[in-house]
Amino acid sequence: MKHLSDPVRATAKKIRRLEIQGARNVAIATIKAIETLAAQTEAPSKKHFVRELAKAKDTFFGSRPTEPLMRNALRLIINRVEKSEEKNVKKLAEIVSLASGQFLSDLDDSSKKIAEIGARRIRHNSVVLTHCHSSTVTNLLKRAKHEGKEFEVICTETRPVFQGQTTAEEMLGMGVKTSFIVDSAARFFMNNVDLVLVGADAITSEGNVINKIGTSTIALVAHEARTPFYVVSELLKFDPATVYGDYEKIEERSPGEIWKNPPKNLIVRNPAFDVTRRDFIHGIICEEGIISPHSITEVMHRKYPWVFE
Ligand code: RUB
Repeated sequence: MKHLSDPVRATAKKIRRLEIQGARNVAIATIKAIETLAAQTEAPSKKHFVRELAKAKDTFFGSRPTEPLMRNALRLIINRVEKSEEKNVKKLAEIVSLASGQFLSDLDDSSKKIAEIGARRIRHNSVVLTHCHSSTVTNLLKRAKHEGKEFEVICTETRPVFQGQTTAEEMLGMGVKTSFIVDSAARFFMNNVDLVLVGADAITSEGNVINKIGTSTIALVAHEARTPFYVVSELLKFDPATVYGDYEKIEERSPGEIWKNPPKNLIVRNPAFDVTRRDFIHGIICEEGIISPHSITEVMHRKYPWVFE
């Protein structure tokens, strides 16, 4: 039995250590791990199988608490099993595989649509600033580059774990002129920036966006400089629990990421994300187009009613 949970434990460990990072990559990795778990299951009955899936779900939810895309995906897949009339575990595992495949393919379609729509906002010879590493943002920029647009990207280093390095390497690999700055230099360069593009980990019912720590400062700076600030995100990063009054939990990570051996009695705080208020967001570039953050709940009801179930 021990080996059965290995894909789950191994994936959760990589997520906790940020070896797998970014909301989309985290969701994809957990879906694949659940699929492997289902394919390898030796559960003797539906009841045991559902319990196994629930345990895996809890492990993943605990691995990064601020990831509604992962939560929405796993809930959908596991619900399909729970609601099924099927009792045969092998057949139930096939349901997991089918639901996972469908979710991953829909996610891929969304990403392509977002890139297509967002690339139109990249003007020839423009300067784009981005923060952290968002695969949704880099896909959009890749698309713009493939369309033959020339532009420059400024990447913030993104303390404390430097995900900006991943973005910078990707941009250079695409042949894009790339600059790398410390997070606190955002204001220094903002007057030369045409467009800020950031990803999202979570979107609340009020249209506020949770993304890598420092995002809200960049939004304030962009606002002050009158530079358009866009969030590039799949709609399924919406957290339905926020409709019913819950706050999105902000993960606080180990102080060691900031200062390995700090002086005794020093309090080192390390929140992974912050909240950018909708008032500072020009639009959310999503699979439904460029929408106002104010309309998020209505758009979700229309496009993904199942998240509210
Ligand atoms: C990553 C981050 C990304 C979002 C969106 O933080 O804040 O902007 O997750 O990424 P971390 P994507 O490195 O702590 O995971 O667009 O790839 O879903």
